[in-house]
Parts: sequence; structure tokens; C-alpha cells
Amino acid sequence: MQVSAIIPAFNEEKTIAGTVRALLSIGDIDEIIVVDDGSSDETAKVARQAGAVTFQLAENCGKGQALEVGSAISRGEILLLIDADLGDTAREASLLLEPVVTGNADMAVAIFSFTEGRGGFGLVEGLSRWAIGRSGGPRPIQPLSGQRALRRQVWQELGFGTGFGVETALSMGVHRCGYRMVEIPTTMNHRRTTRNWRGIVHRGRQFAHVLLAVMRRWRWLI
Ligand SMILES: Nc1nc2c(ncn2[C@@H]2O[C@H](COP(=O)(O)OP(=O)(O)OP(=O)(O)O)[C@@H](O)[C@H]2O)c(=O)[nH]1
Ligand SMILES: [Mg+2]
Repeated sequence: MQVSAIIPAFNEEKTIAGTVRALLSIGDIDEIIVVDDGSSDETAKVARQAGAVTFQLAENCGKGQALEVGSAISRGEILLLIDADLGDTAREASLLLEPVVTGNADMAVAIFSFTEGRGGFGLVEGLSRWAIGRSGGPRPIQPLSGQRALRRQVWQELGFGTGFGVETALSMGVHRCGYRMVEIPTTMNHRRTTRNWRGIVHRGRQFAHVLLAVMRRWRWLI
């Protein structure tokens, strides 16, 4: 089965090359598409030089929309969604592919093994976990994890969600529609947003996007 990796990237010139190279080192990926979401830095150029196919959006549209574009131009029957800031740890994406390729799961989600403390206050994560649980499935350990392998059919049926709401929307839909989801422990890691003012703004946006995704699916909560 063909696998397409899709990386949404916004101003990730420092990390994108490492992430692309790590995915290239996994033999099973047929194409690596970086969707540059209106970055003001050299993300697209660096990604191309590292060996990815790139698609540049003229302006910043948000993570969910960038993934939509990436999936639309991709060919694989299996989609591998990977954040741009994983660097070398993206190698472990192979662990996510296995259960989906073998047909044991419709979507596999990576659990990061964090060594440091929390980046935020757990509000966004708590909202997402609660909504996914209410939609019919077990509450995920890391509901916001963007590292996922899934069948294209699942994405086409469910893959929408504004900006950072995309993961919550996907997991809610997966449970609601009776697809099988597994969480896979990994040693993947990423650049963590800390509790400075930028982090608080980032969390605020995430919260708004997740809340919007949940509210749009309110029928699934009752
Ligand atoms: N398309 C798009 N991608 C974005 C945007 N902002 C961030 N991203 C990408 O989405 C992925 C996740 O973003 P991060 O900023 O790492 O957010 P996060 O890992 O969910 O958040 P923290 O755990 O708080 O660090 C990365 O690949 C980013 O480049 C955006 O506005 N548009
Ligand atoms: Mg990140």
C-alpha cells in the first residue's frame, strides 16, 4: 500500500530538514509532502532541499486546512500526518504505519514520552480528551498528538477541523463512526511551547480551535 507523509509547516526552517530526512530514512514512505502554510521564513526551500515535495500556500490558513491541501495532492492509500518540529525523532513514525498497513487499526496515534514537565495547564488537552470520550471511545492519553497514520478513507470521511482542532475532530469522528484507533507509545519528541507569553497565546488559539471543533459536533456529545 502506498504511504503519503504530509507535514503542515509554519515557520519551521530550523526543524523541517531534520523531520524530512528522518522520514526519508524510513523505507516505507512513497512521498513526503510539506505544506508550507504561508511561512515568512525559508521553510519551503529548506524542505525541498531536504528531499520533500513542497506546496506553498500564499497566506497562513491553519493546520487543518494545510492538511486538507496536502491530502488533496497526495496519492497514498495511507496518510501519515507528522508535525514539522519532530526532527530526527520522526523516524519512529514507522511504528504508526505498522498497525494501519496490516489492517489492525484504522488510525494509529503516537504518544510522546515527555521527560520535562507540562508545557501548559492541561485545559486544551482536557477539553479534547473529554469530547473524544463523549463521542464513544476510550479517553486518549494524548488527544492532541498530531502524529497519526490513517487510511485515506477515514480522512476523507472525517478529516476536517479548523486549525488546531483537526486532531480532536478526527478522533471524535473515528469513535463515532466505529473505526478502530490505537495509541502507540514512542520516544518521539518536539519543540515544546513553554509558559511564556507566546506559549499562552498559542494555547489560547489551540483552545479556541478545539472548542470550535467540539461545538460543531455537539450532537455527538449527548
Ligand atoms: N499549517 C499550519 N501549521 C501550523 C501552524 N502553526 C503551527 N503549525 C504546524 O503545526 C504543527 C504543530 O504546531 P506546534 O506549534 O508544534 O504545536 P503543538 O505541538 O500542537 O503545541 P505544543 O505542544 O504546545 O508545542 C507544526 O508542524 C507546526 O509547524 C499554522 O498556523 N498553520
Ligand atoms: Mg509541536
